[in-house]
Amino acid sequence: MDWQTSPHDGRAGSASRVTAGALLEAPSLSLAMQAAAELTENTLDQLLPPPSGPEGKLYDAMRYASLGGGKRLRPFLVLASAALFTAEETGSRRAAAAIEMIHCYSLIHDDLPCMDDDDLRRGRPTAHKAFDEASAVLAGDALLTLAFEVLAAPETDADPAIRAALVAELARAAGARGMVGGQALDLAAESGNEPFALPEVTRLQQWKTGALIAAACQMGAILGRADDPLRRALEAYGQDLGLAFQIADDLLDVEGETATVGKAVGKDAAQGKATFVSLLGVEEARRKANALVGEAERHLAPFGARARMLGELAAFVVYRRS
Ligand code: GRG
Repeated sequence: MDWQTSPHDGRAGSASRVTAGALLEAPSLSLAMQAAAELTENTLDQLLPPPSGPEGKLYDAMRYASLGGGKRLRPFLVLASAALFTAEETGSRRAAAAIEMIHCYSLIHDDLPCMDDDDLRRGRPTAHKAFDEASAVLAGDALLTLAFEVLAAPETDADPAIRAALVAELARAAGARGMVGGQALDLAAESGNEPFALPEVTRLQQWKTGALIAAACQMGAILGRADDPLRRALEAYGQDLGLAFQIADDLLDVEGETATVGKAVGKDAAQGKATFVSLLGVEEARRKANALVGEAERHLAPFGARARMLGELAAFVVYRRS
C-alpha cells in the first residue's frame, strides 16, 4: 500500500507516491485530495512546455497560472471516478491534467480587466498582473488547446473511440452550452435591466461552473468504460455537486475572507449581482446546498463503499473555506 505512516502518531499521514487507483482507499478525504493534487501537479509539470526560447514568456505564464495552487477539485473527480472502474493510471492522470488546464484557462480569462478585473487569484497576483494582458490571454488560449491535444494523444487511451468521447465531453462542457455560455449569461445578467431570477441564475451556474464539474465525473466514467446506469448515476452526482459547489461559492463571497478564500470577496453584492444568496438568503441557500449534498450522496449508492471519498467530497465542497 502506498499510504505512508506518520512517525508521530502511527496514523497514515502522507499522500506522497500514491497512485490514482489507490485514492479511494485513502484514510481520509484530505489525504486523498492531497494525493490527487500531487498527481495533478506532477502531470501538469510534465505536460506543460518548459520556458525557453523567445516564446518562453508564454510558457512561463501557462505554468504560473496552472502550477502550485488550487484545490484540484476537478482532477480529483476525474481520478476518483476513474478509480471506481479501476481505469488505467496514465489516462486518468492525463485527463485530470487536461480538465485542470481548462479550469486554469477559465480563471485567467475571468480575471482579465475585460471580465471580472481581479488582481488576486489563489492568493497570488492574477496572470495579467504577474505578466501582462496579452500574455495572459495567450496563456489561457494555449492551455485550452493543450488540454485537447493531451486528450487526443494515444498515450491517453489506446482506443480512439475513448479519446474522442473524452474530447467531446470536455468540449461540450467547456463551450457555448457550458462554461463559456455560462460566462456569457453572467455578462448578460450584469448589463441587463432586470436582475436574473432563480431559474435563470440556476441555468447560468449549471453552465458556468456545474458543467465542468459534472464533466470531470463523466470523463472518469468514460475512461472506466462504465455502463449506462453507472454513467448516469455519476452524471447525476456531478450535477448536484456542481450546483452545491456554486451555492457554496456564493456563500463564500458573502461570508468568507479574502486571506482564506485567496481572491476578492464581497464582489457579488457590491455589483448587485443576482446569486443564490441574494435570491434565497444565506440560510435558505445553505439549506439548499445541504440538500444537494444529500442528493449527490444518494446517487452514489450503486457504487457502495468504494464511493465513500466522492460522498465525503460533496460535504467538503459545501463546508470548504476557500
Ligand atoms: C472566461 C471562458 C471564461 C470562463 C469563465 C468558470 C468561470 C467561467 C470563471 C471562474 C470564475 C469564478 C470565480 C467562478 C465561480 C466558481 C469557480 C469556478 C470558482 C473557482 O473554482 P475553485 O474553487 O478554484 O475550484 P481553485 O483555485 O481551487 O481551483
